[in-house]
Amino acid sequence: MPSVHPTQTPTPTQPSARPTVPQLDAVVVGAGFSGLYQLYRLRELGLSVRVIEACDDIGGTWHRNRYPGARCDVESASYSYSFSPDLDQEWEWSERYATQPELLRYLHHVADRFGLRADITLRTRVTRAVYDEDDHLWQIVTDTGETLTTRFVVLATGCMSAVKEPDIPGAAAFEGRALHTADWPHEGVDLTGKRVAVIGTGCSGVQAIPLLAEQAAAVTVFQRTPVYALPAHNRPLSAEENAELKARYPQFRIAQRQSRGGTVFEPPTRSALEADDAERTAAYAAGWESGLLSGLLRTYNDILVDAAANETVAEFVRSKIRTIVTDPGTAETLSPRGLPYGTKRPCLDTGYYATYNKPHVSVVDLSKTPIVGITPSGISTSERDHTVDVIVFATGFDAMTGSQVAIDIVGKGGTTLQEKWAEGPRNHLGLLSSGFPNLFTVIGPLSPSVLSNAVVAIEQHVEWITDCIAHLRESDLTEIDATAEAEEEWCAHVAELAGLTLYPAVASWYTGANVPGKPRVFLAYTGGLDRYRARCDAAALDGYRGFTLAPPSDAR
Ligand code: NA7
Repeated sequence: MPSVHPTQTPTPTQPSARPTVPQLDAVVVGAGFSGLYQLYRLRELGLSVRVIEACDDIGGTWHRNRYPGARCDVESASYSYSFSPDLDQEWEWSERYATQPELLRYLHHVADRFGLRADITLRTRVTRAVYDEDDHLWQIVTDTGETLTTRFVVLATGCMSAVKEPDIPGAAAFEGRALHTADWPHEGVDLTGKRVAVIGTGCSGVQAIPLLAEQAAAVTVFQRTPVYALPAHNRPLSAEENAELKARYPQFRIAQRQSRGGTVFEPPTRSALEADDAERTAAYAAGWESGLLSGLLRTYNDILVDAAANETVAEFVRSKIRTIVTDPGTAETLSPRGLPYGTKRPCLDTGYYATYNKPHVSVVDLSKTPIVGITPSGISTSERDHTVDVIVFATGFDAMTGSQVAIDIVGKGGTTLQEKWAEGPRNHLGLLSSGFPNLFTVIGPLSPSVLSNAVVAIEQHVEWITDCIAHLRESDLTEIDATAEAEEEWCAHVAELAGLTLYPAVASWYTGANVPGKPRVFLAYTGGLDRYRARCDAAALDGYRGFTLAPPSDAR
């Protein structure tokens, strides 16, 4: 089992009652895109760092989500690290949208190329973290029985890693095979001749259903809410395209960092309501054909803020569904109604709607005939029993906060993060939650996170955190905490900006509504990565405004 490198990181021992010198400078939780880059940057500072990863290998999201059809819906060239020009030049993407195996190969290449594996401990879950207020240290406890002390903790646990368990009565009683898209068996699954049920039509379901239908004898999709899905127009990248990409990478990476959402385009300036029908239809047709996730959102500036403007694009997508799906009843079932376009994450698909034209594929409209329960032989709705061999749960995640509150984190005064976040996450700039000093989060709640290209947001966070830690060390300071006032102001600002959009009124994982009992709070910063970056940089330049910085106890 790969473990900590003895020459770079001290071997952990059982801590004494009050360790004042930490065994490690930093513990990073998670070895996906965030954790790998955080490790790279903190090691560059000369810190002793250990990454702790629950899975049996690195890769995070791209290690776990192995369902058929899993691929990124941001173009490969954009959804990749920018920190190393050499890496950009040596890596060749084979497709416009990389598949899960290719993304995982990329992350393995990065780990090997930068010698990261030596400081990563696999198959180990951080279960508890307790802050020592006197010595400014975190004590980290793992499920392998280890206890470590560290000055800094970085939660690189991902926005979509806490799998939402099926909240359907009888799920445990099913005698066939139950699979979750986010925990797909590494060896693959042969569905030849099987009757397969799919529950969930988010991005995972939309990507998986066409490929499941290629194998299975019958596919029945249990749809609670229809989605808006755009054609990906995925294709192989030619040698010429790769060469051209490499030539423009230097400028492209700068533009990405300056962009609103981590992808480069000219933001629209006109309202959809200023355009006439013909102009709008032409703009939407171009957006539809672009093969870009944000293709339709790039057309007009009020799609996410004005219900009437939004309805014009929603109706455009419904018209497309009607042209692709031959049975009018099925087309209508697949058509979102009363759901503003983009307020649930749109999907990029390859043949999703056309799959329903196949005779062995059908959709059950759960808004009309809800699931009553899962039985040993299949799924019962209010209308009838569906006997199946396999149930694929594409039911999503406890997004944004689930992976953090799953750890028993105890901050100042014995307060736990679960207690503090009982009414929703609270932090300053999405980076530090007041009362939990030295505990940073990468693309966590109340940051641009899921509303931007994740890799660009990750790099911004990791670089800010690294600079912050470097500053503390240079200044002989051992603690940074968010002030309660700054946190209050940030949470109010995030809520106020979200309130200007159509997002908060919709029950989605953006608002926590997909998890029973989870507080309804809009979980991401809607102001854009560019403005967010500027706020973070300004705070740092202004002596870490909104944060308190403290020296060690013997200097106080
Ligand atoms: P999502 O987007 O959360 O989709 C989950 C789907 O599962 C969605 O259609 C849900 O319907 C459905 N669902 C969840 N629970 C149930 C129950 N109990 N019964 C019926 N249907 C249910 O998760 P994905 O994995 O597809 O995508 C997550 C993100 O990962 C994606 O947006 C990308 O950013 C990558 P609902 O809409 O709640 O009515």
